Amino acid sequence: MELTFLAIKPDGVQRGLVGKIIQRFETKGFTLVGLKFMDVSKKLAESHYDIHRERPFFASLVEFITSGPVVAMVWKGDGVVASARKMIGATNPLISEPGTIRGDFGVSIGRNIIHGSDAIETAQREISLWFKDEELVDWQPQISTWLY
Ligand code: FUP
Repeated sequence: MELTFLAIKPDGVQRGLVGKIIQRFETKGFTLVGLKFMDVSKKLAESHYDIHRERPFFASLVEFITSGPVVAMVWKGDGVVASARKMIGATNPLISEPGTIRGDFGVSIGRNIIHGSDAIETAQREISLWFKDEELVDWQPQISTWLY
């Protein structure tokens, strides 16, 4: 089944939004298969944001994501990559729809609370960057038969 990588950024952690955010994905019906609370090294931050290396905001992006602990997660489910992106909302929280995580909890593009992989291939790259294979749990909650 499809997997995606999500990370609650330092602002989401500092503002005490971890539980609320995880709850949204749980109640939607997605399955948590990887979870760690961690500090992000500069090396990991630069690899994660490699695609933005030439952008003017790259340095501040790396500085921000390394500024405090983050919650790194892998979630599983049919269509989870696109659905999680919808649940997260547009990059700029002032434009994100109400009902999305960024639309409900944020106001600043530089403090937009959560990251979510933008495509299946990106998810595969990000999962292998942030997690070792043995850190992912291969399980299916019993409730699945009522979801699918
Ligand atoms: P998203 O996929 O919505 O997380 O956004 P992007 O991958 O386009 O951007 C990654 C991060 O760069 C965003 F979370 C916030 C930051 N960013 C800026 O600070 N300024 C910009 O103009 C665009 C992105």
